[in-house]
Amino acid sequence: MRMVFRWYGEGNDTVTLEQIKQIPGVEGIVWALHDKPAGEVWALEEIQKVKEQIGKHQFHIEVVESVNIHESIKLGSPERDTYIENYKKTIENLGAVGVKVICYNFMPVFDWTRTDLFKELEDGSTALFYEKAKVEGMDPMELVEKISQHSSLSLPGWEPERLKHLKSLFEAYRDVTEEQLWQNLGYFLQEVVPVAEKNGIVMAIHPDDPPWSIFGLPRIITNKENVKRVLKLVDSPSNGLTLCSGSLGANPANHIPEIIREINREFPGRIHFTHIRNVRIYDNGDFIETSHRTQDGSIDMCDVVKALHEDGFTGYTRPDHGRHIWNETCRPGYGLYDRALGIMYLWGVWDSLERERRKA
Ligand code: DNO
Ligand code: MN
Repeated sequence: MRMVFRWYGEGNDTVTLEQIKQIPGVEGIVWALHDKPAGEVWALEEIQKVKEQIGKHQFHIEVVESVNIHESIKLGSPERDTYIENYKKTIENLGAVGVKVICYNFMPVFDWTRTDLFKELEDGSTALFYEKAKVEGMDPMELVEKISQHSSLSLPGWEPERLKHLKSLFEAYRDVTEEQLWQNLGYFLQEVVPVAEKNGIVMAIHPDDPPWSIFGLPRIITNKENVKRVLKLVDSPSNGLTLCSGSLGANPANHIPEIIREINREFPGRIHFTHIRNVRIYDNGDFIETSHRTQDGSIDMCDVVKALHEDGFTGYTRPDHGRHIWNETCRPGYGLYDRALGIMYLWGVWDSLERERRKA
């Protein structure tokens, strides 16, 4: 397991590389050109600049999250070929500086969606919260307004440019069924996976968050069967998975350790990257992000790590969202303290499993 940490870039993150350096066992930074609108080519010079910045702190830049997919690719509209060509160019440029994994998602319009970014937990900390009934009864425009009031920082997948076009986007998706979305994903992967292979890169799709349809938009990366279906679309190690325990795990029907074991059995070597975090699920379908500890949420985090360890997981791992603790002011879900605590929990479980393995 190779530990990495997501960082939003100089001037765009409250956390510094110096701070990340002091978290035990972190070897690389998960990065992106966050200002780039989806669909534009990431120029080599821009990429190199980030590499230099990060390299000064002896971190690698092998994992990128995310190179966002232009909506035309998800919609299957005629302009998609232009944007797929741009994507290929970006893959080549990333390969040229030593990037190994591209994490991406295939959710129409929105990336992760929550109703409250700072919901208070019993201990006074705050965390990202999803109230199911509220989303079901909410006009998407209302949600957009809420998000922009709450956060002065931009959220991934919520670039102001795209938000402006929200209405027409919704209209465009009206006729896109889940099956069509599958076809469009297949079309995209058939085009980009060979280019990734040639450039020493693996694509790692991130599950939908939450893993069900919202606002009537189709969502397909939602459960074990569908994850397997993605891996079958193109049979190549470069068509792989980001296993995010918290995203898939928001649906109690998704048993994360079982999913890991089954994927490893049926599709060995296809989990390239893991996001490990815990969520507490309520009976009414609401969920809140908790500390990483097994006892604090609904996911058996020890067994998640064990399932990875059993298979000798050598891919990349990062803690995903954390709570906001000790009065930290930060990007929602992406503070320093709770993610660092999460890392120490993951190492604790991993190291003790390692010790047992060596004894055996
Ligand atoms: C939530 C986060 C996501 C992720 C993107 C990847 O679990 O990890 O926002 O970064 O969906 O494209
Ligand atoms: Mn995730």
